[in-house]
Amino acid sequence: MSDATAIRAAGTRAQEMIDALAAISADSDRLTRLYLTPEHKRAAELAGTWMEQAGLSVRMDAAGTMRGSLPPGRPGPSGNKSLLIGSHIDTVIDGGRYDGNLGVVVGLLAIEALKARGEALPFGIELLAFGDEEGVRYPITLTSSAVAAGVFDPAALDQSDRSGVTMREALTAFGGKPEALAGEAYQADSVLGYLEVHIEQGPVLERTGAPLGVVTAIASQSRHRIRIKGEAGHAGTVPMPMRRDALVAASELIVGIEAIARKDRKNSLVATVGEIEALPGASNVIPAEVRLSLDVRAATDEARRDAVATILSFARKTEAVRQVALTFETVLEKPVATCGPRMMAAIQEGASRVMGKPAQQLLSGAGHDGLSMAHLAEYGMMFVRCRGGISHNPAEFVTVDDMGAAVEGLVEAILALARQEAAR
Ligand code: HGY
Ligand code: MN
Ligand code: MN
Repeated sequence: MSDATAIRAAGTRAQEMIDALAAISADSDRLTRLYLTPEHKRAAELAGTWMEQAGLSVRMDAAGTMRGSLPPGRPGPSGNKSLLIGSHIDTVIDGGRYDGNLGVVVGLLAIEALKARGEALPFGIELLAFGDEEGVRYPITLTSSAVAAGVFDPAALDQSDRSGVTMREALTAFGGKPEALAGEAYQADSVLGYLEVHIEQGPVLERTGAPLGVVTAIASQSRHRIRIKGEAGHAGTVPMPMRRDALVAASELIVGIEAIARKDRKNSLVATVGEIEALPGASNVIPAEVRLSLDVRAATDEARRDAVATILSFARKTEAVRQVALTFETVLEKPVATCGPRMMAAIQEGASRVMGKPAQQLLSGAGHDGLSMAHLAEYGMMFVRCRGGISHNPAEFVTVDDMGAAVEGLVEAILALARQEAAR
């Protein structure tokens, strides 16, 4: 079991950094920090300052990711490969302060702790503060890690946000370089692997009394856009049987989607309609059009695809009964991303050493930058217990000691990798 004093000290420092980042928001009364906004830049620059103070050489890449580099402390069998450590500093709207940000803070404090202990690692470390994991401003998600992993689709640059600003325009105004994104990808043969520390955003660790856990895989996920067209009409004059009310059709569909997901017993299937817009949006006009988002996740790609197919056939029935016109567009699909054995073993060893008991393994229902980084190299994730499993909510909370345990757990995971390297 690790030294409680060191854990408390690391956790206290982490809390200060988390709070400093949380003060950087688009809104005065809640935490909202979207990709390529002035808040993103200020938070990235703060992270960059901390990285410099920790002795890393720092630069912002063309996608707005702040990168801190630590060279190897001694030669190693893997030549001069680097271990990538990171997470995201963007948030959802009215989000929690630990989602993403904790992974950057813990990564930084682990590097500081290793340096303070005089550990000379046989590989370099790259600390990455990604600017767009949530995909709240633009339809696609994981933009900045996709650039780092070399899997970014430049067509995304032409996507517009709600105010009609394209990603290309926003990136240029931010100081990024749309034309230089392809050159920002790491080369697979220069990367040892990717590690991320992240809050669990679920109730399992709290229920089992464990501060840390080991991720096995990230669930399969897809995002869809649904449009339902009915017919506008006077709210006071059109008899009920003659209406083609798009919002009533959408409501029936939403309840049906929930019922389909609730039927699942073994695939961790979840389906969420998080966004809805009714047009023209006047109280005395029968809604002519409704636009919905749909987010579907499951433990396997097959279960998710089956669920989407079931939802779509239900949507077609609703379309016919309600005499509306429905379009169903798939915006993104991310297959299950399984954690790599070497990275998992290192996380397993690190977390178990700190807790003094074997760390449990669990699936991540939430998406993470590991979905991108898995295309580049093995990835591993360490989960940190969060109160009630609450996330994407200002009530998100992690204790100081659990944050300190995460720092120690990452330190031990990195040392486990160094031992693995020495044994090769
Ligand atoms: O949506 C997700 O799973 C992640 O929080 N972006
Ligand atoms: Mn996250
Ligand atoms: Mn999130």
